[in-house]
Amino acid sequence: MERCRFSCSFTRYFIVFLFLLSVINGQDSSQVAPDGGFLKREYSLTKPYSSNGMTMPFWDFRDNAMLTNNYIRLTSNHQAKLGSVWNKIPCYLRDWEMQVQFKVHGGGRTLAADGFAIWYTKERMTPGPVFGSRDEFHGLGVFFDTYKNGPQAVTFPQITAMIGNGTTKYDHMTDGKINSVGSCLASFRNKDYDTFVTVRYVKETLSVRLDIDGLGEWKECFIVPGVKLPTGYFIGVSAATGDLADNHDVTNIHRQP
Ligand SMILES: [Ca+2]
Repeated sequence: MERCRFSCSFTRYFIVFLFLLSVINGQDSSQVAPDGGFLKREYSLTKPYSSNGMTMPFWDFRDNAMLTNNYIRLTSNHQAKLGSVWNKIPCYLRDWEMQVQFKVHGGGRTLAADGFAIWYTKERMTPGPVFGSRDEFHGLGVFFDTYKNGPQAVTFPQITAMIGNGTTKYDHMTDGKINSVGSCLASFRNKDYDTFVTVRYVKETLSVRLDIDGLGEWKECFIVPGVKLPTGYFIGVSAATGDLADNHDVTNIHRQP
């Protein structure tokens, strides 16, 4: 009798265990982190973006951003728009590389605005004045600036990176020059093909490389050592237009250790 009570209750617990296991397995498996680490795809944004046109497993989007079958349009070619797409999962990898495929295009041959930004920040999903996202951020912003606000004698677009400490402001009047840790000029607007940029952070060295000629050849924008970035931040891409405008489209984001 004693033995039966034990075996019966054991059987009951085992059945409950199996039931709970089936409930866990019944969840959307794409949202469950694998044993032993993260999948690269959790940080990647690839087609098809969404099964229902409204939500994505690992990404959120907001404001004027919209999903299409072939790209995510952060802003359309209209005045005073902003939009962003943000990964949902904080990244605890110490070294990483992020490749973003994008297209910036519009009716203005040389006049357009404002540009877009690639983020690795503590904050996410907060709209604001820095290429559609908040100012005074913690972390990294890489800005693809299509409108020259400052007086420098160069031809835009310009790419600039900044490390924010939560209080430093992005300075639009100098196009981010005051707090820039690296920059280059890159003519990425109105190309017939998509453009690629790689943001790499390995052993505290930040580098940005571009393939804007569609030849599969990477050209260095800048490389800067001694950059301190914590783990546990989020990746995102945001864009904004002002009095002038552009379509800011993101096609793919690949991220890997
Ligand atoms: Ca600017």
